[in-house]
Amino acid sequence: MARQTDDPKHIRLAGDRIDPSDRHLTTQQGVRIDDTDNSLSVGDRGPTLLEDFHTREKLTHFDHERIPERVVHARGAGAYGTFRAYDDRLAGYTCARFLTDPDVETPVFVRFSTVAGSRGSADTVRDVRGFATKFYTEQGNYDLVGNNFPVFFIQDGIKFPDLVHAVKPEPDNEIPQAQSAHDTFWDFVSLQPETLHTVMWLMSDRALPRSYRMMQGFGVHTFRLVDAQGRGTFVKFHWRPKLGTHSLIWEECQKVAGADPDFNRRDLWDAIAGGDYPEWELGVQLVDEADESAFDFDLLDATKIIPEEQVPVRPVGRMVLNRNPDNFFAETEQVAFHTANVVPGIDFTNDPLLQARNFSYLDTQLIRLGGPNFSQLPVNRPVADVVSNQRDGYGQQRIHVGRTSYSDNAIGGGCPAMADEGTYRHYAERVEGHKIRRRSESFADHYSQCSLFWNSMTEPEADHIVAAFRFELGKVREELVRVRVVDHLGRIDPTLAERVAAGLGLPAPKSDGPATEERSPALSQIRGEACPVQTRKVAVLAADGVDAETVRGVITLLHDRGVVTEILGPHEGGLEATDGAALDVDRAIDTMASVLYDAVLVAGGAGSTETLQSDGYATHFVAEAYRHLKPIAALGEGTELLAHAGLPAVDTATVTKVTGVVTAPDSASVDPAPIAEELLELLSHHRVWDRDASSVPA
Ligand code: HDE
Repeated sequence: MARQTDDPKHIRLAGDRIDPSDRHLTTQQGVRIDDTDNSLSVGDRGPTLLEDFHTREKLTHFDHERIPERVVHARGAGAYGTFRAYDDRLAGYTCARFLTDPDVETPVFVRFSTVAGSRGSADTVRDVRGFATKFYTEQGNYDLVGNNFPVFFIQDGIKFPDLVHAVKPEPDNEIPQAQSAHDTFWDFVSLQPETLHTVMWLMSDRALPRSYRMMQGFGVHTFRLVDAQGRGTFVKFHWRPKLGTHSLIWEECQKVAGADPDFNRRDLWDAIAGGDYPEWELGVQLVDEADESAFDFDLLDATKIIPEEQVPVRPVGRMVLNRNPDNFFAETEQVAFHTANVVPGIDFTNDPLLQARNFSYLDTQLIRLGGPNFSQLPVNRPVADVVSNQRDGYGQQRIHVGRTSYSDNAIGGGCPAMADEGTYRHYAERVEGHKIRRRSESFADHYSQCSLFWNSMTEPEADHIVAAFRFELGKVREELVRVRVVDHLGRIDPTLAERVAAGLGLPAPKSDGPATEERSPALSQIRGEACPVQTRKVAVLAADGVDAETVRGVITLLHDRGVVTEILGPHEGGLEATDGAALDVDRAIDTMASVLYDAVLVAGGAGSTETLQSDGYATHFVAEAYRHLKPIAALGEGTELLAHAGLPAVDTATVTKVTGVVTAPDSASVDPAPIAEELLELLSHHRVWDRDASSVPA
């Protein structure tokens, strides 16, 4: 990874930053000001004067400081970083240098987002997440504007306004905020079966990412790579997070939305600020043009995946996010992505969703950023040379010299000249046909891949999907809409339909069996693999009278593996420890909640345990963590807190792997090493999937 000072984007931004340190306050005209608290008035109690340019400038700027939020993806968080290809393995497919030359390090800016909510909505809603990457390549900016699902709700962009109007708050009372659980969304779904595959993903854990850093990304559409000879290859882009793909549980999401509405945004910021730079591997699925019709779905249909078992994902490079923006508005809010920002070697296909996007993104920036010069905003400016004949417009930042702003010209020596190499060449696709308004027959199967997704889930994942359908449809008041959705589920899989129908008190719909028996194991998030534990957050519960030495021993071992711990006590400041050593509290327990952590460690010490037991908040804390299938460890007398919380199947004598509770009740002989090892092992699987916690009331 480049040192930050080597990154060409970082270097170019330097001149745009304003640092107020050791500087004086001025007006926008640079005039120094000695009072910004009192307006200019006639006498002590008289009227304010119109000539008070400072007050007027200050208020006028304030009055104009809002811009329209994005019509979708309004809430987001962004970061800078770099991308580098592993080697030249794509050289035979594309002339895009940033994808083929391992010596080239390309600066990037990534913005993650939710889709439906307003700019101030909570992070942990059930929603698709945007994953948009701007590569500042030497050949110009390339934007890969993807999502964390590999499929989309609709097949043709003309339906996008309908989809978005249906999912957004209802127009009469603007309720509900950032939710799909309402009548109009499900009305739309029930009438548009093409939405169902993405709806399956939306009802799955994929819609509830634990962290932006633990989320896959997908370009969704089939794009085209083009080599120097103009030969095309179909491509699907995939981002794979180094930390694995992990999710929250729906109940947690709802609580986190209150406890920390900035949960995902804060997580990204804190990780980068703390030097834990998130990483993703870029992968591609390549399909030869000759195989365009080799699938039982259409490659141009964005509601379909190419199963990885059919076309493997080839890793091609690595992206690291290593720098937080300096200013949210200037950078994260003003970044403008556009699917048509492509560089030589990458081209489009005739996917009708992509074609519409290529119109929409430029158009939206014109209203959002107030005119045609938004590409000159610091975050949007390419590192490649920009020389064009486009002039004027609101907010023009550049001073174009010379008399000519047209091509061809003789007066300006013909400049800027047309290059004859390194230029963008559109793929010379042969097309012919009649003008028609009709969906291709090859887009007609809306059920098979829903069934493929359902078949590929593990038991807890499938349970979550059923629960999500029940929750969402439970919020739908129109009975007819519920019935229609359940009927569609019957065409996907009879068991899914029966289980959802039972929750809604509806009869199971007629079904001809599952739409397919096939599975794609790559679709499951729970594949039994151990994932890195770095940056996982463990809450350590302790109070005065804590056995500090043992708990510190475990904490040190967790830190050695990059785990983050926070000591939560009844009060902030130092805790009295039995061994005389102090233990500093990071946060008062009642300012935090178990849903903000990945695991819980209860410290030992008789006094500490007694205090924690008398605190309903602490007891609830461990019970809730247990309910949400989180690893729990308790040292010495701390084990009694678990029993006090009424946790089932907690064996206070030994480590019990099945329930994911690690205990060492004998305080005299607690060895931190095995406790830490067990906890780390449990953390590496994210949750204790085989724990039955449904009866725990938290
Ligand atoms: Fe977008 N989308 N979209 N979209 N989209 C926008 O552009 C649109 C679609 C995606 O962090 C808007 O600058 C249409 C698919 C992301 O700034 C807007 C259609 C995918 C972001 C727009 C789609 C996406 C957007 C709103 C159907 C995944 C956030 C503000 C034809 C592959 C980018 C803006 C950021 C944002 C239009 C469908 C992803 C209005 C018309 C499919 C990640 O232009």
